[in-house]
Amino acid sequence: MQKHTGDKIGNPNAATITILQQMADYYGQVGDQWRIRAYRKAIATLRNHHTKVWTKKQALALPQIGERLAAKIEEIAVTNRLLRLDNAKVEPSDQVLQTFMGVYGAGFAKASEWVAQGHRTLDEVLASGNLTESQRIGIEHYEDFNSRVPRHEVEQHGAFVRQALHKIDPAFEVIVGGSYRRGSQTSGDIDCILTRPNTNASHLRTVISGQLIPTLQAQGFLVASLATTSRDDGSKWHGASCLPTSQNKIWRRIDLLLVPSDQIGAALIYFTGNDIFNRSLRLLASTKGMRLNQRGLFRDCMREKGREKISEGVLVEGEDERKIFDVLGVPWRPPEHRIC
Ligand code: DCP
Ligand code: MG
Ligand code: MN
Repeated sequence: MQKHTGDKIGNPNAATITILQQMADYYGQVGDQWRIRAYRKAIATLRNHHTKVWTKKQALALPQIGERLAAKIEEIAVTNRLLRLDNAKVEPSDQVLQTFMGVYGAGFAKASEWVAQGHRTLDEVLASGNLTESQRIGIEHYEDFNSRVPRHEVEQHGAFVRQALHKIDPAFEVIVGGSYRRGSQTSGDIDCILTRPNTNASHLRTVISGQLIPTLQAQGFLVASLATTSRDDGSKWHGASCLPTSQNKIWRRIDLLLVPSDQIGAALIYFTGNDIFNRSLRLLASTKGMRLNQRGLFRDCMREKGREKISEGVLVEGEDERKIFDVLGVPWRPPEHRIC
């Protein structure tokens, strides 16, 4: 019997797991969430299994492993490699797909559509005209939007927004959230949380869209508007910003997140992330019969049978970030430690 190099003592399926993990990483790059989950489940099963799995039949007998993955496990066990992975590494259409998925506003579905239409370069996609205005800006500023923002530059963008907003109303607060608040040295974008004591969503919206955004546009700081969502309980403005005094004129992705003061604790948790940490907190809340979202922590949520509608329930806490941790029974975690 062939001895697999790289087998860890005690785990007879280590070589199989390594290759399945590479495949999962590959699906991660192309954004195929469904397959990533399937691979992760299979990997978890194999980690807990104490004998080597050689055949499709053996694999199928285990929990969380379906037909196709079982066949792949047999292929890996027998040949010590996976043909699909070898192909994935060289297949040019996959590289094109990855490039297309880097376009702001284009997900897996849109990128696949462009590939299916025969496009091989971003210029071809631009010329085809089959794209939204946001996606067009995403292509024209592809390099900028796909480069990381150094921490000091995130601070400069945050300070620019803060200064303009304080001129309009000094009672406003600007908190930079996202990966910056978690202490990252570089960020993918700039997440600005805008709030003001004793202020509801409608007043926030009036000030931000009526005064702040036009001011920042006139100053040459906000250079593109990409998406807006407007709700009674808060709104988001997604766009691009550029420091007017900078030499390089790099466009950065910026999000302005409007948060009423009575929701600021829950919003801080949500917009600080990371996304996995958020998911685990929400899950924890639900195991305690509560519901956590970016507006607050709620109890007695009603779930109507057979219907989607869930009533929000009774607000337990929305304003105080620490109190939400307390009620959930989670020891306080500073933002830098909210990485899962
Ligand atoms: N968020 C979430 N679930 C998502 C997307 C976002 O919980 N699917 C929350 C957690 C994120 C925050 O919103 O930390 C900001 O989203 P970003 O996409 O800006 O992510 P980060 O700021 O964490 O990382 P990056 O440096 O890539 O911007
Ligand atoms: Mg961010
Ligand atoms: Mn963001």
